[in-house]
Amino acid sequence: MKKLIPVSLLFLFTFCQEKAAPPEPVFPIPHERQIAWQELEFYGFVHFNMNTFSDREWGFGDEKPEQFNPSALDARQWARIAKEAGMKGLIITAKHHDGFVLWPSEYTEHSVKNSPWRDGKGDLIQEFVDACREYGLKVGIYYSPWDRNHPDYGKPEYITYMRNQLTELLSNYGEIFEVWFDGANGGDGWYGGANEERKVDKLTYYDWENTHALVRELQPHAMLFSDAGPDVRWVGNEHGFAYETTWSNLMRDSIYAGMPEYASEWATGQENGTHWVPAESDVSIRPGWYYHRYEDHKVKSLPELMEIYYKSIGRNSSLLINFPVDTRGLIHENDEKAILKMADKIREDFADNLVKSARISANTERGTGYEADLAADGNYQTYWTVPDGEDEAFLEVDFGQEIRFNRLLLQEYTPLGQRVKAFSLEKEVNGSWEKITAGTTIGYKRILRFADQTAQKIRIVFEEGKAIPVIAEIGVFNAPKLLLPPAISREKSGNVTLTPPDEGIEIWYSLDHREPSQPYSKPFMVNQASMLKVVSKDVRNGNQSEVLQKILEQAKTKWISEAEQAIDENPTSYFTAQNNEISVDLGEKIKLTGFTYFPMQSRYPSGHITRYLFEISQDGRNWVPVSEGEFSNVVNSPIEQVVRFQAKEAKYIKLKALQTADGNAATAAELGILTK
Ligand code: FUL
Repeated sequence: MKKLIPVSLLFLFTFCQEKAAPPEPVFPIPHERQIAWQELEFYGFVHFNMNTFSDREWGFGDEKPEQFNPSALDARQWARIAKEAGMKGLIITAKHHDGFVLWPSEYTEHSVKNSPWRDGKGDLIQEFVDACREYGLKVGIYYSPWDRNHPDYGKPEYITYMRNQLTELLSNYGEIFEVWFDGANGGDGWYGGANEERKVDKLTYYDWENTHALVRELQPHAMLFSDAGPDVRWVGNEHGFAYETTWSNLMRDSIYAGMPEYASEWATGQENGTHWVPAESDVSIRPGWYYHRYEDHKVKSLPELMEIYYKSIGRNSSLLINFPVDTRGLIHENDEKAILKMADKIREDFADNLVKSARISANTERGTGYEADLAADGNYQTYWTVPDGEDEAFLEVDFGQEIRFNRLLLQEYTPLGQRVKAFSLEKEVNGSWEKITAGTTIGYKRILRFADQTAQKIRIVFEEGKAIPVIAEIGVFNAPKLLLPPAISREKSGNVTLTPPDEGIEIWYSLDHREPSQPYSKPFMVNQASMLKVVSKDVRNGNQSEVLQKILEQAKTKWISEAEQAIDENPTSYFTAQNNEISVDLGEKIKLTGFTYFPMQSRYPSGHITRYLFEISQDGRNWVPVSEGEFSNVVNSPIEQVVRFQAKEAKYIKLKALQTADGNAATAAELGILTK
């Protein structure tokens, strides 16, 4: 008869099994403040101060405190939105390049204390801090070293001023998680009335060593941000994109903040970097960092925001998304909607980690305490690793049945350093392994997106590294498709192209006012005015997007004009009319019921038409006015302007600018007609 071992003995046996020795770290490794910070992943920026009221991105420094006057400021609204969006903290522009400060600093008059807001008794940093604490958010401070207001900027006295202000900010408001030093530095400015250009030596002027030491002394847990770290570095662009290969290791001593070649040479980090200085991707939810009414319709779309998510957090970087708080002192409704949609989609994409119910194994394990399933236990502190010198290592995941998936998430246990240089994902097909996709670096978090796959077994092969892999977590997800309607574009010839929002999406359309019933496979011609309806359908489950409808006017095929850029159906090109007139030969007589004017869409537009006269002609010589009026809000909201009039036949049309917003020559991105 078989002898049974008593359960208690078995327990003792398991318990006494000794954990094998952990792998040696691969240097550099993160400091404990960096380890705490990397778990935040996602936090927000608030750009709000004088520029909000001067409608600028970079104030000159000659603005007056009286200009700062939000009508309905509510920092709790910012904190609520950040919290609902899944952000872990907020960083506020306490002082931007124009020098105006959001707290009643003892060291300057260029402050909220001399503004009409809260009768000069307000302290916006305090209100911000209170709101963040209430919502459980960490508090960060942006402080611009460059100061275009201060008379002493460029002299040693200014460094004392800057340190005095930092001392106020870092002593009086409790714990700060990040101090953000901007790299933009020196140039022309008001400088107390001097109105001149002041260049500084960015390497030496701020005496960073001692400035950083002051921050460390006052806030030992705060992360110090700049191009060069020392704790967290700029990602090198303002799109919010890290790189396919992103190291947290940086050759830190070769870099200083504001260095011109930083973005191209250093921003990706270096495999042999000497210090641990991970990347932070910063991006604004609108084109500008500061609020401008004319960007109300330019808030990033859900696909754009998700692209940012996958290219930042999914590429070993944290993500800092900016809210340009408006002149009321609130996050605009459009921005709120956009960020909450993004938060929903992130939750949806990562709702169900399919490895949780799978069996995980590995070709090799280091010994007790480093088993394969520790890479799928949802605990970042435990990890799978292999014996020293093991150069072929893989993790295998058996889902028990065929599943569908399109995302792979990997996390290295960074307290032991960043290691992996190349890995691939394979699936088992009829007993052999087929490659699905591959990646280079992992770091704290790496997410790969790929077309839908089905498999029962997959494996992640760690092909190359600085040392053996140490994997804290893996994840496999089946992210639902982004079901947005397709994008519609049309050429001057009338050729229409529809673009799906994602892979695996079919497009259906109609041109007869009925629901979309035609599958779309290639561009098609639409010459006559028609109603186009389009819809996206997910082939996997038949789910469909909303139906988008668009009136397509008669094609511009026969149109002739010297203002070609205004009739090319390309919304990004534009025509500048030196004589403030745009005339077009329509090529045939057409019954017109109105016209459209789509203003120039550049970041810094010029020549927006604010008062117009629209004329028609049969011969191109004798003109008859049909409509005159104003485009009243075109500067703040440069969307398509639509003007209707009583039907008239014409072969020629002319749009005259009676006035432009800035007095410059009139511009137009597109001119159109209405015929229905
Ligand atoms: C840049 C600044 O010049 C922008 O105004 C903005 O503050 C951005 C976050 O950093 O360098």
